[in-house]
Amino acid sequence: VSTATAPTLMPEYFTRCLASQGIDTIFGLVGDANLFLMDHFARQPGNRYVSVTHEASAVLAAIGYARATGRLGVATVTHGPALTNTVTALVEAVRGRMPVLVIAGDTAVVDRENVQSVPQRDVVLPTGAGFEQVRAPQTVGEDLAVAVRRAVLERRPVVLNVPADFQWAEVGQATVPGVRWRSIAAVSPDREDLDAASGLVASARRPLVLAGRGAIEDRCRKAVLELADRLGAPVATTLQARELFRGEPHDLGIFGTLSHEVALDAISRADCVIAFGASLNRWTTVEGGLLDGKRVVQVDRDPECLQRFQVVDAPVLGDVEEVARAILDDLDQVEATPTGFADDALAQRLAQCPPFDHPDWSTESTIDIRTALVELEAGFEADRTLVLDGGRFLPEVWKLVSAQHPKDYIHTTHFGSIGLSLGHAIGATVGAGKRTLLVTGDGGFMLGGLADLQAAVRHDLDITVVVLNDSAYGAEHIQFRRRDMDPSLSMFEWPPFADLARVMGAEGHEVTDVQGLRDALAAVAARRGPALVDVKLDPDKVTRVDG
Ligand SMILES: Cc1ncc(C[n+]2csc(CCOP(=O)(O)OP(=O)(O)O)c2C)c(N)n1
Repeated sequence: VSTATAPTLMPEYFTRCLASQGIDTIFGLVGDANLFLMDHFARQPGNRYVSVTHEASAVLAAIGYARATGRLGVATVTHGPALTNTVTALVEAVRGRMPVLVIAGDTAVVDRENVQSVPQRDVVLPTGAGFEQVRAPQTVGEDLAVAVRRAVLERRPVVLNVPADFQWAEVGQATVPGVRWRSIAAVSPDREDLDAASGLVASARRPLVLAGRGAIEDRCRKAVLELADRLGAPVATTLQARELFRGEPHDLGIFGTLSHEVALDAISRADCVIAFGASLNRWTTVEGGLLDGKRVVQVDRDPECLQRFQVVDAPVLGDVEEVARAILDDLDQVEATPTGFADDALAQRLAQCPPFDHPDWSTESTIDIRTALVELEAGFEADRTLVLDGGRFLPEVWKLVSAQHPKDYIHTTHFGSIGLSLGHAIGATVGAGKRTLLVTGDGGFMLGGLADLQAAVRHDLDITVVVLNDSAYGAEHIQFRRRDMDPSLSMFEWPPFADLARVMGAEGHEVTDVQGLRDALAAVAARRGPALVDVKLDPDKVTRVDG
């Protein structure tokens, strides 16, 4: 009687290794180099394989998932052209510092003349992503654990390269390795650095507290607010931490190029900025100008971010909550009294801060962009994930359409690319499990959205795509106009997007006036699932030609 058990094949082993790393959701597109691994993965109860239409979307969805959940995002693609299709998305993940694992099949080494062969390592490394080669079928568990560790700790995408012919290999008694990383306990800040920071903070007469993406955890937010309160300092955020202090009486909103007038006035009067988890990039500081003449304390747990763009007076490497509490203790020791900079008058000015001024430039057949966005803000469910594409429309959307918490806002333009939003939205919707509002231009939607609207339909994802449709590459159109040139190269007659959406199985609305937009938003609110609202704009009325 034979007692031999069936040999373990690679797909089963790899699936077990993925499970041991906590991976249960993968976004992807299959081909001969990843097909059988993913087939086995997808069949296990509790696993979710989310197919997309373009490989870029697989990686972008992994980014969106990571943003929405705080977990590792995982994508899979096959070899050659499938991998080269991910290059822009990989750079986006690198620039956004997102922990993403990309499981890429590769051509078998013996398969010299394979038409899809390309040196995959050489494709990946210039993007800034990491690369880990699966060395043998038996080592895939170790190689996976190393790749996951790097993605999480280095906060960047890592491509795990798996030769296609490993898929049916027998792996015998290979063990399933454990997790190789743990979230690192906070590194305690250096006492001298803390003393320098506390000294500056205690001597400030008009301090201002600024929080970035590195301070959005609840415990950090709480400690930072306690410090601001203790100091009598107004609070502000970077764009990526927008809405962190929503509802606070001395919330200045976004600090930087997007600041409103009341905020700019307070910022100009401040003599000390205490920045937590903010890299102080050119948009936050307005090319450094907003920090001119002020003392700056910068606190971050990530040494990559400290003094990256600005030389500051007191850099502190450490956990945001721990440092904020240590400064609070120091203030108690010296019996510092609140400065009174965040006074009732400021709270009142902020409460009365007029919404951004927007004259209505609607025409017979188009809606003014700002009017449309005000309606969108009022008519769309507040508990949503907000995903924004790139284009000329973007500053208006940042000002007029909100998210409830930084975790609900997904930024897709770290690389300045248009067309990356729908992929992000797919991952964010799967990850967050709530409604997603995606705002895009017509050019960006055609470049990278249309094909994967089909994936949103296939998986019945609750994504509403609002296309701000000026029938133009508006960002280019305005440049022609400013030089009194013919803008025709930037203008397009797209097919009707609402019809396209309906043919693809989504709800579709085309709107040319406010009532139409209200009706469309009411229809969207009444049901779940993918929808598209095509909002007609006049390309000459989106931005002042002289502005
Ligand atoms: C991948 C990529 N291709 C081209 C560009 C150049 N570009 C920047 S904005 C823009 C136009 C975008 O048009 P649309 O999506 O309609 O938004 P709008 O500017 O009209 O608001 C283009 C082509 C880019 N940023 N990224």
